[in-house]
Amino acid sequence: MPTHNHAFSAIALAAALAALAAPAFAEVVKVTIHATEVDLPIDNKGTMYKTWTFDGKVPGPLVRVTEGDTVEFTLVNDKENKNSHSMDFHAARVDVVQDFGSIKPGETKTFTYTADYPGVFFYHCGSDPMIQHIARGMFGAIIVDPKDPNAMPKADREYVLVQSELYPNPDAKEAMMRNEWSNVVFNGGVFKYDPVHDPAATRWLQAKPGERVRIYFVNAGPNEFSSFHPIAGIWDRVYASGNPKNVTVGMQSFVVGPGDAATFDLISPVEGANAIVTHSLKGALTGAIAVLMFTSDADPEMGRGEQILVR
Ligand SMILES: [Cu+2]
Repeated sequence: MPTHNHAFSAIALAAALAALAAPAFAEVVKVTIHATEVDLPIDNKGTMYKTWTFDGKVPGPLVRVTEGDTVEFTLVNDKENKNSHSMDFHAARVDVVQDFGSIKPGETKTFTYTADYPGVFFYHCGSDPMIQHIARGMFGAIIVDPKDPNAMPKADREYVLVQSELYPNPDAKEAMMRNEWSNVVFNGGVFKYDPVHDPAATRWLQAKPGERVRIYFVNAGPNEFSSFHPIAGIWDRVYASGNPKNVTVGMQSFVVGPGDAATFDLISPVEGANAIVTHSLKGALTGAIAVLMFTSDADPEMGRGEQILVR
């Protein structure tokens, strides 16, 4: 038995040493996303809009990796499309021409990068005219979780909100250049999570009082800044770019510019609702309000798994 114990200790020691060499745990994460040009609803009534998308959704799929991972990314520009498209990950350090450059319909491109900085980052199509490719829906979020699981307090629930502007005519890029948007929205829909301002809304965010709710917030723009604020709440912590080292506490609002992102923690001591908005009020009152209900019987599936980015 003592011999067996020694053998076990040796294995435990080897494991401990391996844990110190963090890159041993880094993974290669393969991500494939299709650029698609499809019609999608932009409000709770189902009004359709000629969007350009990643994987047929606005925002595109949530990509999630861990700090130090290698992302092997493939963009497929579906052959049915009419336009060139591209991918620009704000979590990457690569060559702008080689890797972020456009590909034509029917073409595929792969590039690789290591996710060196933890946080939440914007991704978007950068093809010309970029303002139109973003305004029509080619954007999303990538979360790079910190390698150290204790770098931030553990979140009880997580949500992703991506702010963007809607322009009435998807073809009128001059109107986009003049910043003539009609609505500011979260996750591609007017009052998508706000049954107070839109009785047709069927979704809202949920949590229990006392839970730490973490919101990964991306501002896709293309033009408007966001003054991100929880009405009837206070951000317990805000992390600029989502990096655990960039922590500020007790914030009423925090400005996130177009193409930027941040992570926000919220804890409610009471039952009731907060309204998460851009406090730039023309944006809020045209669609950028998300209701977060705090109740003791909150749906246990909300803010977890597939319900982090609520479709
Ligand atoms: Cu595009």
